[in-house]
Amino acid sequence: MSTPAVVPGKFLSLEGLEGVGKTTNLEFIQETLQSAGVSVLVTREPGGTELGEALRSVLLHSQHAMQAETEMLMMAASRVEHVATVILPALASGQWVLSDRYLDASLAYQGGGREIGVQRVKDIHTLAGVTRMPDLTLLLDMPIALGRERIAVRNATDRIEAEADPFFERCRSAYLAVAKEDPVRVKVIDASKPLDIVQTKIAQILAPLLEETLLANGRSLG
Ligand code: Z5A
Repeated sequence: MSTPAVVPGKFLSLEGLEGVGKTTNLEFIQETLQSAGVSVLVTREPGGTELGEALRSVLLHSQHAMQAETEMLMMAASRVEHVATVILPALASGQWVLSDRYLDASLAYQGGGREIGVQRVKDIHTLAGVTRMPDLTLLLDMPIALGRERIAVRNATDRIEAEADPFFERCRSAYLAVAKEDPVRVKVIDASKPLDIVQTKIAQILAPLLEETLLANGRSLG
């Protein structure tokens, strides 16, 4: 008797500026998937591997000055490791992958915020062999001032969080431009709304993808 073919998992990413609710909603998505019987690997960028976490600590907490291109290449280096050793193997084994940020973050922060240019950042990733894009990206979007308000209680500020508003305005514009260019993959969610409304929207967006996978595995959402 032949063993049934493994249905590859889906790759989801969560994006947005600081304080939009990525961490909060990551937990909600993980619970939604798990209660539907989907095995999900939750990960993050920069990071997700031992080397990636070491790069994260330099990227976010180093006291050394850094060229914009150095920052971009280190983000990409972390991603190369993450894709090759964590994301692709998990997807191939049938697991879903839920990543707190991915390549779109480099397009927004380094391409837009640091003004390297979105196309140059894409080109570097192509050169490095990072071609797998998420099946679905949820972009939590809201005005920068509201994000700052929501995280005002925290006192630690990392190297990138310490940037001024015009930097984050450029990041936000680049995120929205990416979403406009790829509306099938990138769904923009108004993150300024109360959490229950945000999560109802997320659940609606996830439902067809979940149904598709469960059907492929001979099950249904019920
Ligand atoms: N970066 C980059 O430059 N290039 C890259 O390629 C990558 C990353 C991959 C990583 O930070 C930094 O690296 C980031 C981009 C850069 N720098 N910045 N800025 P991170 O992703 O680890 O952390 P962050 O973006 O700064 O996330 P955060 O500040 O932790 O925010 P969050 O996770 O989106 O928010 P939260 O903690 O879920 O929510 C914040 C608060 O709001 C919390 O109290 C919640 O209870 C509350 N909340 C959440 N949703 C709601 C709603 N709907 N209503 C009311 N209150 C809410």
